[in-house]
Amino acid sequence: MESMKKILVTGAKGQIGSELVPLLRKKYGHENVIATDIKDEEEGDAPYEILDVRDGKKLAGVVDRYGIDTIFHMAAILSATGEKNPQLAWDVNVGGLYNVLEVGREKSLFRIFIPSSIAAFGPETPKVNTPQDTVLKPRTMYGITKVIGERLGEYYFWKYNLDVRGVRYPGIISSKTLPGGGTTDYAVEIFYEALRKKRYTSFLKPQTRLPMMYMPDCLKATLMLMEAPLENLKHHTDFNVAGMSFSVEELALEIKKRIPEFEIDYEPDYRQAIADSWPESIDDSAARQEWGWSPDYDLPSMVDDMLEKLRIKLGL
Ligand code: VAH
Repeated sequence: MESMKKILVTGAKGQIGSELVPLLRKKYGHENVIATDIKDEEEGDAPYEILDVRDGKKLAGVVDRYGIDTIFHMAAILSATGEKNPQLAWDVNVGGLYNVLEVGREKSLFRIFIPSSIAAFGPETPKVNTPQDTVLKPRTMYGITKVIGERLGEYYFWKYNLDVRGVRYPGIISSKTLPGGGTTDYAVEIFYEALRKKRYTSFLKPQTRLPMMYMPDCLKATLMLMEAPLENLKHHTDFNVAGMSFSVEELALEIKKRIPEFEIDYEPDYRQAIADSWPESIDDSAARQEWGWSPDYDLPSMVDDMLEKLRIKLGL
């Protein structure tokens, strides 16, 4: 197989999956992208299957039924929910990962995308301009499952010649689907609250600076990597990618410039410790050199686009 012809997306109803599926369908054909999720929400006439990635047999059956050659494995329990239920995070993130890789091996699939995250880094990792190859000692179960994903994906690449790829997503900001259970979710919630109530209470401290990316850049990076020639790649499952970095107060100020009556206050919770263990900014030179990565959005342009899209979505 020389290209993606029949694509399966897990976690298709999630924050990234819900925008990745329409993009893939536009590019590869409506009938050639099978969306799956645990939610029983029909997709009109588009191919959709209810699938819990912990069910390896069901996964293999869907792959056989549709003649899948490529998997975008987007199903995951994110950092905050993962700290509330580490065993569930392990079951879904590692159990699901293993099932996807095993199906890829057994059926010699063309290519598999398994997202990692900046959560793979920990407090011992250099915080500023975090290198591509560095210390990975995450303090969250979510981060541990991401490191396992990177390492196991690399193992399947070298041991079984399975073309597994992944990027370390920063916090993703988008307007279509609310994220669920992430530490960076504040950067999405704040826009809804600013428009609806002109105020927001942040669960992170004002100076908490994190690497972030706007959804169009997230989708661009995902497809660029998956369409890159294999011979150009020195890394496979763990590419650093950066969009922008900002603190909570910097984002709030940018919103206040556009909504002058907007006010923010701060009530840090358990997610502060998670954010404190992550980097502030990322060195993505490997992605730039190996597959031509570069982001399109910065903080001002992202804020403008988010407010414009949410005003339409919320009828404001
Ligand atoms: C989370 N949005 O907050 C995810 C992401 C880097 C953060 O992995 O858990």
